[in-house]
Amino acid sequence: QQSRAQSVAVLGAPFSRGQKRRGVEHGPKFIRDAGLIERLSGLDCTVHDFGDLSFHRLEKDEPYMDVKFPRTVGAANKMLSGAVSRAVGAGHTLVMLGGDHSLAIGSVSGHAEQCPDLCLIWVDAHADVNTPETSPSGNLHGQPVAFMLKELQDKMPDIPGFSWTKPVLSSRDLVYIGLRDVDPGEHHILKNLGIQYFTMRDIDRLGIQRVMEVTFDHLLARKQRPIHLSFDIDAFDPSLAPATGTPVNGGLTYREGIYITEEIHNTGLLSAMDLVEVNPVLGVNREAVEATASLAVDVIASSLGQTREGAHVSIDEIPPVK
Ligand code: 6HN
Ligand code: MN
Ligand code: MN
Ligand code: MN
Repeated sequence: QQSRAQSVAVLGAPFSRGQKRRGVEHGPKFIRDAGLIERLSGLDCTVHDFGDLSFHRLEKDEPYMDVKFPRTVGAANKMLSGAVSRAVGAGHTLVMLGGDHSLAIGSVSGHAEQCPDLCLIWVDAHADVNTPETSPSGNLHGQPVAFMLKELQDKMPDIPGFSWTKPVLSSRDLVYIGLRDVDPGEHHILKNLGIQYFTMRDIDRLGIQRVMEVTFDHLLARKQRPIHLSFDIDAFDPSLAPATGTPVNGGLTYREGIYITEEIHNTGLLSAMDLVEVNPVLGVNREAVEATASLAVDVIASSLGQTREGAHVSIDEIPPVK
């Protein structure tokens, strides 16, 4: 076997307590069943499937303020953070399969333990930067970025289950792509902290190519550093990704989504990624579920080097006529 360019670790996180709708914990199984491991094995990388984490159920987990299941979400993310840190420390490019988006707390934190200078690209219809005070729902999948940002720490209460977290990012280390459903408190935070973000309207105006150029200028111009990609499948238009908990009309086209991940691969700096919020229970039929899971596989494969142009690694010359 030829030597592969990179080593990829796949880690499932079947977890759903960061939001209300059951089913998103089956995301890892459906993404695997859509052929993830086979697809990645065909790329220029070795694949290690680390299986799924098993999270513990907590008997008593009363809300704190409005925050739902704080101890359960905190403990799951602590476990995930350790697993991600070990995988990245062992030299793998980490792929975390969610599960809901609260899991980014653990994934980014574990990644940052190994790569303190990482930057974050958040592809999502939502900004997920509510604090417990601004959250309209109390769901932690709408709040993960607030745990990460240094500038927000004086706005974060001591939530039970989260004493282990520490903020690992500054507002200039983060770019959002695909936003179209931002809560008032979140909008204030984006503006107030001067966070770089591209709404769907910005993509309409600038085109996705320019959006990616400005994204990399913003994050990488001063120095090259590891990238964490957190990809919420609801960034796509619901016609492409119907099986998800908080769909919003007017999302990314297939080509925009894949262009984003191709460009991230081309930087050579992708170090870890999340693919979250695939909820197989919410598809209206089997086709809807399979389309969403298969889209997730396309996003991951193209982040790791699958190209629309095709690959030339396995063929040395045009076969001569026999
Ligand atoms: N997600 N902004 C809403 C909330 O409840 O805070 C929706 C969050 C959605 C979170 O899609 O990962
Ligand atoms: Mn999200
Ligand atoms: Mn979302
Ligand atoms: Mn490559």
